[in-house]
Amino acid sequence: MSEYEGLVRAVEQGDFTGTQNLVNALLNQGKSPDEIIRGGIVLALDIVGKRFSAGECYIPEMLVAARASQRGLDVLTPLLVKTGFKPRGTVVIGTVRGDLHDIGKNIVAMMLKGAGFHVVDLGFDVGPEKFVNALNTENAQILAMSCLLTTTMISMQETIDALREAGLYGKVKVMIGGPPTTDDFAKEIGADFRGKDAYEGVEQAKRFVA
Ligand code: B12
Repeated sequence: MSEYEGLVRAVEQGDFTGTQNLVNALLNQGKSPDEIIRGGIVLALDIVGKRFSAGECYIPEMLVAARASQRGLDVLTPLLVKTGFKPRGTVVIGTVRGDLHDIGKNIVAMMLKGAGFHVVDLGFDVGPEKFVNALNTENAQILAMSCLLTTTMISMQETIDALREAGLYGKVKVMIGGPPTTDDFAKEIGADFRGKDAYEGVEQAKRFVA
């Protein structure tokens, strides 16, 4: 039996208290926050997604699992986010227009903060104008976009087109992520990088500002 099985089950079942208690218990056993995210939280959401695809559960179940996972991440965030030092660079991040999925984006934002970046998180359902405004106001070096729906991938293209119009394309590095995205798609829309997970995103962000 995996040591993360209890946590996976708690997230799947939308058990908020159980999720927080099990995250704390795993921390006390010496597990690192990213081990807990990968081994428990992400895995649980993956299982829920597969059940949804198979018609074995519905949106309310996905929603409570998402909320439970957020409770677990709330425990881990302060452990990952360092404060009080000069940031490596500024990243503007958001989930693109039409898309409400923000758990993966929140993990990427949290990991970037943990790696010493100043992160401006615009939330979800973010349109091209809002991304462009934030990049200008914050004088950011990196734009990070997330999407989970195949139907909202087009919004990544629209945002990059808006960067071109605003004269930011080529000045700001663009990275994208989320399950429907691929390296070929990134190339096609003119993004600099596509990350399969938060860890790849952070490593690339470090290379961008090196
Ligand atoms: C939770 C969930 C929801 C919740 C979202 C709550 C929230 N606050 O996010 C709710 C219930 C609201 C929801 C709604 C819907 N959902 Co939904 N949802 C999911 C579910 C189960 C989990 C998503 C998730 O959080 N995964 C965990 C995170 C950690 O993973 P992740 O986002 O992939 O992020 C990681 C990487 O991709 C990467 N990454 C992500 N972004 C970025 C960005 C950068 C820059 C980088 C480098 C990396 C990176 O790093 C992350 C961490 O390592 C998925 C199934 C699945 N397995 O993905 C379906 C899923 C995404 N949903 C789906 C659907 C269809 C819907 C709805 C349309 C359902 C409906 N009929 O209404 C609506 C759409 C609402 C909208 N307009 O957005 C489909 C999408 C199909 C598709 N390909 O288009 C999925 C795949 C389910 C399925 N199997 O059919 N959903």
